[in-house]
Amino acid sequence: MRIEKVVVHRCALPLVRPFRTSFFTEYTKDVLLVEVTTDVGTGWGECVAATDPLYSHEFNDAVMLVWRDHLIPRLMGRDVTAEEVPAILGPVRGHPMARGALELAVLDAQLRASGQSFASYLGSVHDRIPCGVSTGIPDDDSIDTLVAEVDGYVAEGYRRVKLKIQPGWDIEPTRVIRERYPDLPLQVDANQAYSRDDIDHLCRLDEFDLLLVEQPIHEEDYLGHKLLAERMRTPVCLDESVLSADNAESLIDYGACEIVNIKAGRVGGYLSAKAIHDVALSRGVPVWCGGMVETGIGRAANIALASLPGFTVIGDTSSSSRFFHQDVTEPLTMDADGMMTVPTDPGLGRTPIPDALEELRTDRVILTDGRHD
Ligand code: SMG
Ligand code: MG
Repeated sequence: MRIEKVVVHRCALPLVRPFRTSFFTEYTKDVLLVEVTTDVGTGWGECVAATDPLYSHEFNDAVMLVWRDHLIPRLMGRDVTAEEVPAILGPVRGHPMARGALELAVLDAQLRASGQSFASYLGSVHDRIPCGVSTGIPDDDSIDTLVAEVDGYVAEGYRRVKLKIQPGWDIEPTRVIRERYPDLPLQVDANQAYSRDDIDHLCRLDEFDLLLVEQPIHEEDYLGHKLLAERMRTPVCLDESVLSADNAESLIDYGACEIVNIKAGRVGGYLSAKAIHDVALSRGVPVWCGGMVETGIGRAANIALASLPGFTVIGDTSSSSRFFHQDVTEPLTMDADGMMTVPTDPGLGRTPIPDALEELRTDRVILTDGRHD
């Protein structure tokens, strides 16, 4: 297929409640949706970078530049298959979120043209997947607020709850939720807020029978995670540290990682995500699908990924309504039994609703000729 035009739709989606993690509080989702026109039709991708470089070094304004000056010129006017995109973009170092979004849009175009769903293309083995939800640190630092939020998610049917933790907000909130819900599948995510010096403290979480502790220590501290994994009964899961299939294999074999959170955006796209899944499966290491507060475009792709056989741990695969009053696509919705149906229409099975896109859009840039309108 020949790549003819790339249009970026920057959108702002107000969140239903602020989403606070150990590194940031997000009030509005600022997202770059990318629309690629080819000679066989259009495809959509979503970039999981944010306004500021806080979860990772990537951020939206930098993504726009690297797309415009380095990545899109390599694709423009070329006859490509989606599978060739990683190698074509490969010489550009870093910028996995920027690369992954373009790959997704090209994949969507290719699959829509051939009539195949994204899930079937990736190797899906489930029609429906169980849903988990990520709970932020309450804006008012109140355990009552946390309890009310978790009560709401449990009542909606979520099958697993994740709590965000940081120093000063860890043992007590986890204890309260565990005592209230003794059988709830529960896990915690620190987004790198601790260090090797906190290993004794982190081991106190062992008493709560958690599914896993996610990225407790800095992303480059592999030894710290290995030392923690040797001491802690709760499995250590890595998120930010995992960047590619080779690096996932190294982290697993080194002993720094017992469970892998796979986020396609963080690892350069869904083809890389699938390769990480395959490596983990070959090692008997469970994986789960992470989330980056995606709109329906990225979320539809995540749900498809989460239906692969190695995804044996419940992911951050909540309904559109967890974060948004209004999504840009038809919403992805969890059923009352805590399951979500994997989209089966060709490609991602979701495209932006024109009126919603119009309403939520803050900028539209034709990146192949630099025009804003
Ligand atoms: O999409 O459900 C979601 C969010 C899940 O907690 C979530 N993601 O580190 O795993 C993580 C965080 C990163 C969010 S940064 C916007
Ligand atoms: Mg995480």
